[in-house]
Amino acid sequence: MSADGARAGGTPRFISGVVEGFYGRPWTMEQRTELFKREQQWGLNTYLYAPKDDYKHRMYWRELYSPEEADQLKALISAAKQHQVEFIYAISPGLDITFSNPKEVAALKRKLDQVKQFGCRSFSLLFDDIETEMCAADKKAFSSFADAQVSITNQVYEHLRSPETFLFCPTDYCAAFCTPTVSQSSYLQTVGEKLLPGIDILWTGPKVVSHTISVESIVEVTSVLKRAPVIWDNIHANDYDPQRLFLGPYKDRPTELISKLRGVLTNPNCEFYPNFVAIHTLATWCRSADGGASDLEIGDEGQDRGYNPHRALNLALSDWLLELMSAGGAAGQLKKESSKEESVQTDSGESPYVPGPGENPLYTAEPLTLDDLKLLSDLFYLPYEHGPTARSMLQELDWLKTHSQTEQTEEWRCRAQHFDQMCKAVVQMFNRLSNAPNRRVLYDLYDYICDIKSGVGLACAHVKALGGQESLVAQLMTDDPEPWGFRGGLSGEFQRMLPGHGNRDLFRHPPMTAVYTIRPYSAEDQTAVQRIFKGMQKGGAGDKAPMMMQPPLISDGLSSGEVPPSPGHAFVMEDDVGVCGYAIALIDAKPAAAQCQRAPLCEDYPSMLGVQVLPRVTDPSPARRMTGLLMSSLKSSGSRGVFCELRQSDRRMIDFFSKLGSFKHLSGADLPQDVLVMAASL
Ligand code: GDL
Repeated sequence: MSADGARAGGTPRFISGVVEGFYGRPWTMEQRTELFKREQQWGLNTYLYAPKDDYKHRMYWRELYSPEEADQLKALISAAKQHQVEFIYAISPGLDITFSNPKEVAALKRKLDQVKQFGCRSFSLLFDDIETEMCAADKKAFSSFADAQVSITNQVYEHLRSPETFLFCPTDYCAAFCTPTVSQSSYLQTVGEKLLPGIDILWTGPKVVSHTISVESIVEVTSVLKRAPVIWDNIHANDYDPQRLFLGPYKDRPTELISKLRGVLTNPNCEFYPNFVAIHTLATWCRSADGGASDLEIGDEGQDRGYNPHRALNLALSDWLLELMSAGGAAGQLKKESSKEESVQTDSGESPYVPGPGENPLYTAEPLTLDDLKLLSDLFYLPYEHGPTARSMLQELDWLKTHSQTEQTEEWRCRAQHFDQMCKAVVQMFNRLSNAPNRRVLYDLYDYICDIKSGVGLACAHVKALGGQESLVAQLMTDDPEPWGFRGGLSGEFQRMLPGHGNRDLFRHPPMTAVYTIRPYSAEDQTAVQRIFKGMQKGGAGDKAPMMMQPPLISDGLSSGEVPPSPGHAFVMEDDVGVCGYAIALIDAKPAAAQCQRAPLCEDYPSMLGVQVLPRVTDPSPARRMTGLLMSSLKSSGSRGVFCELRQSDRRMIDFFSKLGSFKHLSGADLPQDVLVMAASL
């Protein structure tokens, strides 16, 4: 495979590798070169240069590189070639570019021409994370933001004269950003129709950090984009939370995707060295096309041969252990220096220190084990999931807290002891890791392992306190604690002041693995909507008493199918069983209100909506998204506000609307008893 062989033999090869696309300190040239070596070794073929906080990539995108910078980039591009990795240079001009100004287009071309002179043959224009409002000059020149981006991208692409690869990152780069839906997004439609066919498009999946990426979701976006996307995968990205690091396997992306995608690039942790697992497991995944045998799994007789994240993780960790136990790179340099000192010492004739009888023995580090690394990975697993050991530690702590009484049972003492052992294992892992010869890797991990060691230490002390061994905790719970008693700083304090500690924890609120599709309502959905409505009337919300049809609501006619929803203002939600929820609206609720002999609400809320979701959908986020879509469709049709009526007995939906944040209670003398009205401005 050649580095220039992006389209070898006419069939485009599957783009696979790494995008350095995170916020924060960019990797060093040495680390990038190391990355190319690994990519080649593991069979990955691409590196996308896109460090958000590199001055000349984004903020000062117009500035040309200085001779010193040029030398560095040239060396990097040639190192990539040497390791048969395709180097793609990305630029992010979206912070301040005026699309309609020819001087701006010229500046962009000049910058990319310079990089082309360094030997780079593949390029990328990124428009992620930017303001979507165009300036006055651009509004005059282009009919939409998508048109502006497509115009400049096509010009640059043609100017570069058939670059080997050219990637475009849209501003709406995931389903969650599309309005109203992926297939109905006019932004994506324009991009799909007008972007030249040689240009590939980056996509992060359903969300910025996608929990899962389904084949169906890719089929949907492919049909709008008119080409298979390249996934920019943020599964291992940690630039949004300084306390998190991701050492779990590449996961929840079926390998059936491989034949449906143009490629996958992972945008991993900011810290270079801990990305061993992220990149190694992605490489294993890439080799396991469509459930077939992966190179690494040959010889795994008796096991299923497709990609298995658990197995992929073990393979990665076994290789990582070798790296951690080797004193290569920076650690090697340190060794050289110390060996110089040693030789000076040897010259001075001193022999190495040997402790005498009764003296302290020399410190010898216990070697790091594969189990230590498995534990480490479990503690820093994936964005939506803790690893099995971390989960069981949380479960045990939860049980010990709920079952602690003044008199401890035998079971409690036994489980407390087991919890203590698990905590000790974390401390031992910390000790062995901090003695590992490869200091470069250790230093990247250090803050995280210190943090988890203290966190686990506090939990362990708390269990001891519950068990009556208070003396041990006294030092931790004093009135005048050391600064580490105020863990998390100001940000931690803000979080703790918000309801439910401000954030959902993964232990009590694991995200749903179910995939929901939200799509526009069609006439054929009427029966399903009716069924959900009737089911909920019968007490399907899980309430003990069936919900009464009284008092009648204006939206009853809408949900029961007697009044059709306003065209374009109705959505349904499906899971793998079928339609499981709906959000439907009337843009003008007056006639329906009149039919129910109800006085119209105040002028500020002309529209009305009805939302219902089956109880099997325990995750509130898809219903929130569906309601959001409905509200934005009403807004784009010119409505100023929307209301909904709820029966006092419908606790579930009252709770749902209250938590949306945008709806407030309205009071009105004309309302029948037991009806609650909530309304939102649009
Ligand atoms: C993003 C940014 C990316 C960042 C990531 C995780 C894309 C296309 N852009 O939205 O630079 O690292 O989130 O925080 O993903």
